[in-house]
Amino acid sequence: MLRVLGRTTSINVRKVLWAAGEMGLAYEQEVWGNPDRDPNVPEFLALNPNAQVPVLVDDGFVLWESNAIMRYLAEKTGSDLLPADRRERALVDQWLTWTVSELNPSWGYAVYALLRKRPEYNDQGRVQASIDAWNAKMAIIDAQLARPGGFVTNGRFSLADIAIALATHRWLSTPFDKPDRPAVVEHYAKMQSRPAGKPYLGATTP
Ligand SMILES: N[C@@H](CCC(=O)N[C@@H](CS)C(=O)NCC(=O)O)C(=O)O
Repeated sequence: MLRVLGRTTSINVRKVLWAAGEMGLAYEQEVWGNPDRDPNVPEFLALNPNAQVPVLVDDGFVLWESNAIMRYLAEKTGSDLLPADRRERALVDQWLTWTVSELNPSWGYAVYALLRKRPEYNDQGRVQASIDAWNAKMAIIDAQLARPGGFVTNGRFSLADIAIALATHRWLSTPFDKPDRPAVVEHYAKMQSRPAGKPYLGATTP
């Protein structure tokens, strides 16, 4: 039986749980991650020295990094959420990589200040700079989703849609005035209508 270590409230754990659901995979979930269960203990650090969730354990094989885990599960099941065609697959990879390297860094300060409400994140100039950078990335997503097909890439649902929808969820959940992004909102509603995705697009703690 697959083991998924991580709390469901985590955006990165949600990626894995949603993907596993789409693939019809059975798994056992162990709740790790603050505030539920501190991963800074030897037992967990032996699996992931970053003390972060999610971690996947598959018959003794240990894997961390949410996007790598999603890809592994798609490979394991032969799921077309990671397309077989080389170019289609490269485009899914492109968007998954972009979320980590370009999108996620933009939201950091704003999320700590406005969603997690950490008092030390009180530099209003930095909050606004983070919001501006984040909105600029969401404009890129909006333009992509406005293209024919209505999915992140290849005109059909893939792992990239899971990552982007969860990023949209975070954007919508963080309280600040947002510009209209109609294609983002339409895509989000479409993702909420997927039985495997719906449970992960509701209330979350960061
Ligand atoms: N790049 C990693 C990031 C993992 C990450 O940031 N996990 C957060 C939760 S979203 C975490 O473990 N935080 C510490 C905790 O929950 O105790 C991935 O995509 O898996």
